[in-house]
Amino acid sequence: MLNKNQTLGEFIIKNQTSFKYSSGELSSLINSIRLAAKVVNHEVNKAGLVDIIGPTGDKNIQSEKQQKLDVYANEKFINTLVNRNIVCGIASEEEQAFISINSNDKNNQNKYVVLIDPLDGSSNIDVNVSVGTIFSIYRRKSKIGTEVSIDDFLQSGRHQVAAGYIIYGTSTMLFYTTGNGVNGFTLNPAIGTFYHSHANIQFPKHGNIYSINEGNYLQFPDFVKNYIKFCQEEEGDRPYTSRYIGSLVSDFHRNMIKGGIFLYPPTAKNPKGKLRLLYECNPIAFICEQAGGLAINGEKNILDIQPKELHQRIPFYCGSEEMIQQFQKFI
Ligand code: P6P
Repeated sequence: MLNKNQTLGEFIIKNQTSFKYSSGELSSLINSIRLAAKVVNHEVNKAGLVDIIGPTGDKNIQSEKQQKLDVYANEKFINTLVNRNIVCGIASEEEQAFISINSNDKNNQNKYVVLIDPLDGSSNIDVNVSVGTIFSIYRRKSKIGTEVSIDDFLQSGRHQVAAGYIIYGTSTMLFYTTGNGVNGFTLNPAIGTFYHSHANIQFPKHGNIYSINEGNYLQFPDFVKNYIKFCQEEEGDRPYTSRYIGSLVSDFHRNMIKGGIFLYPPTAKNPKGKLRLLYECNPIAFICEQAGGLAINGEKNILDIQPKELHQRIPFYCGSEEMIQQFQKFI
């Protein structure tokens, strides 16, 4: 039920009883992400004014040119989560290894780990195109009071207890799920409060948008080339419209609202796909499914993939249920 006067904080409290795990911690975890999102939003919005955009010259562990806002956002989310002493471990696109947060302290009863892409689509920052933060939350598998291990992070997407994204666009929005549907909140920057703007989002079962970087066309597997041709044929509700921003959160968000399909197939440069399973595909797939869409890697549902390593990349196809089902006929 949409109540546009309800803040994110009120929504979290009102709904924490429906969360099957210890609700208090998850609530403060979502609240700390909300705080970090506001801080990062402030910097992203003024990036054009101060010298905080533009590459640091460093390269992140993906050997991608690191934008200063990447580094800033990574620090903000990590510091906020550490300072509030809510989680026992963090994995980030910007960090080579996962971070243990005094997880072997017998007094540390924290049972959640967070995986995050602090600023996805950062190559768009210096051209003023929307970027986003993506987060994924699991309960630790290892015993409380022991050191977190890689296995706490290498859980299949089906085990996520919550996932969400923040999109820093014409307005800043936070969308998340704890397994009971997807809700969206829009920031009122004048007072720094997120208000409930989208209740129980439903991914349209069909759409006429396909999102893919056609610059890689010659490198795509034949089934993807054939599907693109299908989208472009004059028949029924086709040709579809091609829309590609090059920022996963923005492309996914548009498709979830309007209906559509997003495709990032294997390419010569990224033979296993470009997008990362743990902190991009799994959280987006959880949200996608909770909204009635589908997310696959070409062989199986994204959420059923057993991760093998922290920064693992996979092919990623997600969107409207009927469009994914149609696409699967080409595989
Ligand atoms: P390409 C941004 O760098 C990102 O990780 C995703 O946000 C986006 O969907 C994809 O890469 C864009 O990749 O190769 O089309 O520029």
